[in-house]
Amino acid sequence: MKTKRKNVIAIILGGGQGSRLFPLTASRSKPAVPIAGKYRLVDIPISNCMNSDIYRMFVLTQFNSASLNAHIKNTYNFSIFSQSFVDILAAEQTPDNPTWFQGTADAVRQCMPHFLNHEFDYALILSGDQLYQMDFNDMLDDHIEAEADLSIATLPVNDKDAPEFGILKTDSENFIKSFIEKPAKELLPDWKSEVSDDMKSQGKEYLASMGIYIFNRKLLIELMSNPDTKDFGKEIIPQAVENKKVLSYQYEGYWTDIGNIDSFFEANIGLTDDIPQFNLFDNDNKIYTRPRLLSPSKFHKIMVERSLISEGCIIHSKEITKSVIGNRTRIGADTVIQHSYVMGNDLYQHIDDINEDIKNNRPLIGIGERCFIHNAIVDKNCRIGNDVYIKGGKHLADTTNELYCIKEGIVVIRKGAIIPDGFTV
Ligand code: ADQ
Ligand code: ADP
Repeated sequence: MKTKRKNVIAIILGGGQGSRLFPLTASRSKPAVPIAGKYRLVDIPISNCMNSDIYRMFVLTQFNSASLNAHIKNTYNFSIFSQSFVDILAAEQTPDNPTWFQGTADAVRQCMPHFLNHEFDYALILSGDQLYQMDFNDMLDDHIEAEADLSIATLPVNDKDAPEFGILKTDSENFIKSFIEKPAKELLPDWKSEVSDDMKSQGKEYLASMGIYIFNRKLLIELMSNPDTKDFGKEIIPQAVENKKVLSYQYEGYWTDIGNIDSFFEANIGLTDDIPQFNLFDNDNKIYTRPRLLSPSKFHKIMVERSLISEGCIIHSKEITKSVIGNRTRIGADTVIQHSYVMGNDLYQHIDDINEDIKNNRPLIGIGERCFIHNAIVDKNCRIGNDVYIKGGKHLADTTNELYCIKEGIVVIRKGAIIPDGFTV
């Protein structure tokens, strides 16, 4: 049994404007984006905290959506006898309002009064758009033992990925001596580190910040008192490295950023691998989410290969291969779904609504008959008619319209889109 972490608060950075995940963030905040069929993005950092016995969490978001509130309220309602909570702290509603969060550090600064209402010795700052399972206790233990002021979780990366991250160098005791945010490719040769033979053989010779930080309370207050610093990666961390004890906590497990459509899609499809790198089937590291109390999924004659099918689905289709199918998905006969993420629906249609839709020639909620869907994300509550052909791939140029967007060959059918019979992408 691990000791309870009563002296830690977690601050989850729920996202800026969410433009990299557009159109999934067109009408919801980033933490509420559905992942893996039945979860929301915010469930990942919250579950990591709970699995590490950290039960006091704040989620910072630029805008507060009904679905985020409903999800948090209905999922993480702890016993009144505990000190546990998940609080959503949202910035003001409009981008031109001066109090709109200007960056990650600015978001934390604006919420400091809320944090300081609570007793804590350490603030654990997390990104809201990463997929990983980490026990933060190990990082906290190292932080405390090394008497660090600030610790940063780090991970070896290759030269292709290095320009996407904060890159750092350490001394022999793992204290960080220099840090550069997203270095240009030409600068990389100066930033190589000593890494394990295993990492070296994979070409991962640069130590990247995972954007996971532990601050001592005193240092957080000190650094947040300067209103000119807006961002952790660009300002706070490079400055702290110069005159504070900043420890690198090196991690070598699975971790991936899911901040854009491409990486979000790959992370979801990756869950269908024979042995996925992210393990949803783990007794000790559960991923928590809202229980919907849905019925088991019902399948008619169908071939399913390496796919995740969530609860409450009604599936007649011919084939589902390497796909993730979300709650309450309805798929018609003879449809083929390959390498796709179908998010599912919020509600079932009543028989009267179905008859009304049929009378008006309107596709029903779900996916119709004889469709072919490949390399696509179908957002929630879409109505896809019969004989619809959607084949994503690198042959398609990026585009955005009212029904769908294409990003890096992935076709994203927008939430609630009505796709008529015979439509082709
Ligand atoms: P990035 O991920 O590029 O780099 P950033 O865009 O600042 O940094 O986002 C960090 C997290 O904060 C993300 O989860 C994002 O959604 C969220 N966020 C951004 N702006 C926000 C705002 N205004 N309010 C609330 N949340 C916000 C960072 C570090 C790098 C490090 C990578 C690792 O700066 O050094 O290598 O993370 O992914
Ligand atoms: P998401 O962010 O996942 O796309 P929403 O913001 O649309 O979701 O909200 C989802 C929640 O709203 C669901 O829990 C569902 O119960 C409820 N909901 C969505 N559509 C309807 C509707 N037409 N009538 C009643 N409740 C709805």
